[in-house]
This record gives sequence, structure tokens and C-alpha cells, in this order.
Amino acid sequence: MLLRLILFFVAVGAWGQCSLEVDVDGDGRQERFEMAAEKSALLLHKEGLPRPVVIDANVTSRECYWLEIFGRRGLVVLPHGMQVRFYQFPGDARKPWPYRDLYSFYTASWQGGLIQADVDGDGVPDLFCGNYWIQSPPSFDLPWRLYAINAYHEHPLSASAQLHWDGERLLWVESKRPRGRVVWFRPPADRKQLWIEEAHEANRRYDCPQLSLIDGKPAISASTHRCQ
Ligand SMILES: [Ca+2]
Ligand SMILES: [Ca+2]
Repeated sequence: MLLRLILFFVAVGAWGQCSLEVDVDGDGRQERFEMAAEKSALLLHKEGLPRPVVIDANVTSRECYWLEIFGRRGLVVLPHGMQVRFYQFPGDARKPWPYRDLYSFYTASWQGGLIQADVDGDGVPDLFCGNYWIQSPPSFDLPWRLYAINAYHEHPLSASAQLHWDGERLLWVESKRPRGRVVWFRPPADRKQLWIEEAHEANRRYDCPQLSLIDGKPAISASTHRCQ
């Protein structure tokens, strides 16, 4: 169980800053992405290289994720919790990583907890992030569309929740808030309208409640770290 928990936390990023291990180039060895917060630099550490590869020298993100979008593999970060930015793996990690902002948010709260799921059932993966789901276009170069699930934004970190999609419902875990909300959201018939809230037994029970997956099922626990 410990290993599964560790794998989960690696996947969502370390406390406070992006830190992610993945075999980027398929050579059987893990590379490591890191946000060097003091430099606002997004780095890739690869065994055998004399120094880390600078993917971006001027970006700040708490979270990072390795995703495949339209057959392109790459790193997604959330600069200042206000954008969804995709850096495409250029084939050779040392080459420049071209990026594209898939979406920019205009909300007061920092958006977080990105996951990939086919929300509208058209066979193409969409994204959940913060208060929203973001509908994939039919091809990479077209714009994505944003739909609100809820309107929680009373605190700058309200929407930096941890999220889990069980195929039918979205679990929202306010992991950076004292007595954080833990709520299921069920989609209405028209998924482009606000989603329907359902109580979870852990709602408002813990300071900075933490989501982990045990055998694929979500579990909620109290934070063992300082809330951040
Ligand atoms: Ca590798
Ligand atoms: Ca879809």
C-alpha cells in the first residue's frame, strides 16, 4: 500500500512544487522533471548529461503531469494556476521543447488537480482542472473549450483541489484548505451546465484532506504535512 501511495503522490507532484519521474525517451531509465522555484526554471534531469536540461527558464507551477495529447507526448504544467501549458517532447530531450497554452483561466482562484478523462464520451480524452472540465477539440491545433463544474473560488487556493474521476462522478478534494471540502460531482444531462453536488462522508472533516488511490479506489486522509 505504501508503494501505491508513493506512486500516487509522485504522479500529482511533490508538495508545493512540480516533481515528476517518467521515462521520457523510452530507454528504460527514469528522467526527473523539477521546478527550481528560486529560479522559476523548469528542469529535466537525465542520467549521463552534465547538467539539467532547461525546458523553460521563466515559468512557475506547483504541479506537472506527463500526458499524451493527440499522439504527442509531453509535460503539462499550470503556470501560476492560470494556464494549462503543454510542452511537447521533441524526441531528443536536449532540444527545445515547443509549448502551447491549451487554455488560460480568468478566475480568482489558483486552478489545480489536472486529470485526463473522456468527459463527453466522444472517444477523445478531455481534461479536468480546478473548477472546470476542458473539452478537447477534434485535432491538436484547434481551440479547447471550458465548462464550469462548480464555482468555488472564495479563497485563492479553493480550486487547487485534488481530483479523481471514477467514470461517472468527479471527486473534489480541497487539499490545501483547513476543513476542506470533499464532494462528489455528478454530471447533469447537459454536461456543459454546472454539475450536481453530492455529499461525501469526509466533507469538511479534515484540515487539508489528502486524496490517494488504493486499488483504484479513492481514500481520504488527514494531511501529515503542513498545509500548503
Ligand atoms: Ca529515459
Ligand atoms: Ca472527449
